[in-house]
Amino acid sequence: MSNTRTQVAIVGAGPSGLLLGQLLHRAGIEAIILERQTAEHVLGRIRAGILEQVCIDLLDEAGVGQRMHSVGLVHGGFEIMYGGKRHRIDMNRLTGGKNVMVYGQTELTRDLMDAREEAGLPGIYDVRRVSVLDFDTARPRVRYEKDGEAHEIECDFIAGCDGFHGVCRASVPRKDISEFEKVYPFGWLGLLADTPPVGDELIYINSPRGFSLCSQRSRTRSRYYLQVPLTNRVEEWTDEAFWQELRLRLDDEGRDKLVTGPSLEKSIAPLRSFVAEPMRFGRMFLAGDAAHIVPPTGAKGLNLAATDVKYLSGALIEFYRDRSEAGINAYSQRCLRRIWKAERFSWWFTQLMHCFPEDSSITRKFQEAELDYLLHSESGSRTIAENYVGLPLDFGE
Ligand code: RFL
Ligand code: PHB
Repeated sequence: MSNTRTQVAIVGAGPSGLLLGQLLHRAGIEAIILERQTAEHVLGRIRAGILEQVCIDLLDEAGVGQRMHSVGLVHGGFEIMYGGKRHRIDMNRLTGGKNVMVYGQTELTRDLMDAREEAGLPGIYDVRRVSVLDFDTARPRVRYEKDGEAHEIECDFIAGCDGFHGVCRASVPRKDISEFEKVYPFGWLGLLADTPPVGDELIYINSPRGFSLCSQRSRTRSRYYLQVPLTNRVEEWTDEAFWQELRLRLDDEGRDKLVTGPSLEKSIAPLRSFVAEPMRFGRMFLAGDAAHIVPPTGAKGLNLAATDVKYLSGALIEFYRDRSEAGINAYSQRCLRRIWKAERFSWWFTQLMHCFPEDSSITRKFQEAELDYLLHSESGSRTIAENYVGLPLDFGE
């Protein structure tokens, strides 16, 4: 077995792990990043597409914001459609000038990977049998196998950035962790295509045939989603069937403008609300999807991961620079306060926009009345806008 020492061992090279590694590197703190998949596999996953201002600022702070600012699209509003009619949420006006950025998770991940390569600190990919040990002591360790050889890293801290199915949260004794979960009775079928988006802005559609979302990655690349039953398999959906169903959920203007084409990627994601409490276990921290999952309706998953990393990097920098444990001790509580508000918004927006299999006709009427109220009330629309652009970091302080 080969042995190495580092300050922070990071498990997982998704956006959370890579961003944490980059922020620590800029503060002169050593980290090793371990990833179960290959780099190509990580870059092949099509996930989030919307960044909040807090996330944009953090990427700038990490020194990786250049490409995002040059090719990302700034959006000051989005549309909500129900009863066949569209209503615009003017986020910019309703929030006093805030916007979001359309920039895909794949691009952001690539920027972070490139920055690590440039610093001569590439992550260790394609590792097997990762285990986290002794995190309740001052000398935690991480073991893994690479190309059939066993390795051990001795470190000061472990950052569990290994997503929902990772090993870090699963290694915590059950008595020390509480989990809260809701699984939704449908999934999102996503399709990526090199076709111009159907609208300038995103369109969230409440249709009696099920929810649909028209999103985008650039002016020439669209991302669309359809609510589908959990029993559907992606192989059952031809591109033609997808486009046909999307047309049925759109309005006349959308049907006219929709440009179809071959899919670059198609996948089904289940929808879940999940939070693990706390997010610190001695010298191991959880960040991002390892600790919480939101249904994608509010576009919050990646943005929440970024704020966890902001708090965690700040706490670790404070520890090494000032010998202070204040940030570390406050980490879990600070994150969870923000997480629960984003969880609530994502759950609420999901139940407002989707068809639930058990819905009675009266529930559908309540949904329509709520939308009618929110979209014609200044304060109702502002509530949606201020949650969508992301609450300020010091909200409620
Ligand atoms: P990630 O991106 O899941 O990265 C975790 C990484 O850890 C690796 N890993 C391990 N590595 C070493 N050892 C182990 N034992 C390991 N176990 C796992 C994994 O291979 C992976 O590379 O979590 P992170 O970094 O916290 O980032 C969070 C975001 O990825 C996530 O919140 C969003 O993508 C959520 N999400 C979406 N969010 C949105 O805002 N909008 C979306 O449209 C959207 N679509 C999605 C999504 C998440 C999905 N998942 C997780 C299934 C679509 C999907 C399919
Ligand atoms: C996406 O572009 O993938 C996307 C955008 C907004 C969402 C969810 C997904 O709410």
